[in-house]
Amino acid sequence: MTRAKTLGLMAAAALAGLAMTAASAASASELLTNGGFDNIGAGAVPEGWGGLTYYTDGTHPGNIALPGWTVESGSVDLTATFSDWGPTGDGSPYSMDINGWDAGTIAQTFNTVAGQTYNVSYLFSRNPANAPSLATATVSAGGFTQVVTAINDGSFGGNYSMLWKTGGFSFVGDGNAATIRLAATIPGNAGVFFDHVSVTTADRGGAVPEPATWALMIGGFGLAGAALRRRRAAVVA
Ligand SMILES: [Ca+2]
Ligand SMILES: [Ca+2]
Repeated sequence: MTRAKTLGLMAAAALAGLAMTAASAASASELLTNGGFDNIGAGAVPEGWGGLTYYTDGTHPGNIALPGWTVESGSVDLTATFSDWGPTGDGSPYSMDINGWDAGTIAQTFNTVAGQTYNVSYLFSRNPANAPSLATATVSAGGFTQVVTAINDGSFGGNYSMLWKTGGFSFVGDGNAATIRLAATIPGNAGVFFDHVSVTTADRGGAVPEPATWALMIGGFGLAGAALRRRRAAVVA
């Protein structure tokens, strides 16, 4: 495949992603709980460093779990706009570093209908404090795994000035419960940040991107330009 054709397909994928975002916003079919990580758990308060860490035993210090999600391995951090890590991806108070004190994995299960298409979308950024370049993680659901890559090339912001990109894919339900899983694939306490993680059902009357199209977005490079332009436009606005 030529580079020009690849870029063309990436642009198509970017447009599909933007259209899907608009459709999702108009839909009430969100299937995830706390996909924006803004529910930190009743009674939880940020720690001295400006965020909260959640562990595999289901606890934050103070025995408070991360609502909606199971921490399957390692630990994850939530950080807030009032901490050194910001802005968040969607303007909401909190976002999540999939590398807490170490590489973390979180998961959430939801029911599917056989033959129904499900759209997975999320915002991601590199932890601008001290994540390595490349910082990598995976998002998987419905038998599909997407590699998320955040490179330290300036497009993710400088120290404590995060820039966000959009990723996503779709899969077809089989009638059984499905699990969405976010996993760090680098060691250490700084990695890929996530926010606004969403699973919605597709509009059957509209065009649904094929998994092969979404695969072109692996790493988020396909949407990098569009997301950056939108972010800059939003800042200007
Ligand atoms: Ca959020
Ligand atoms: Ca961390």
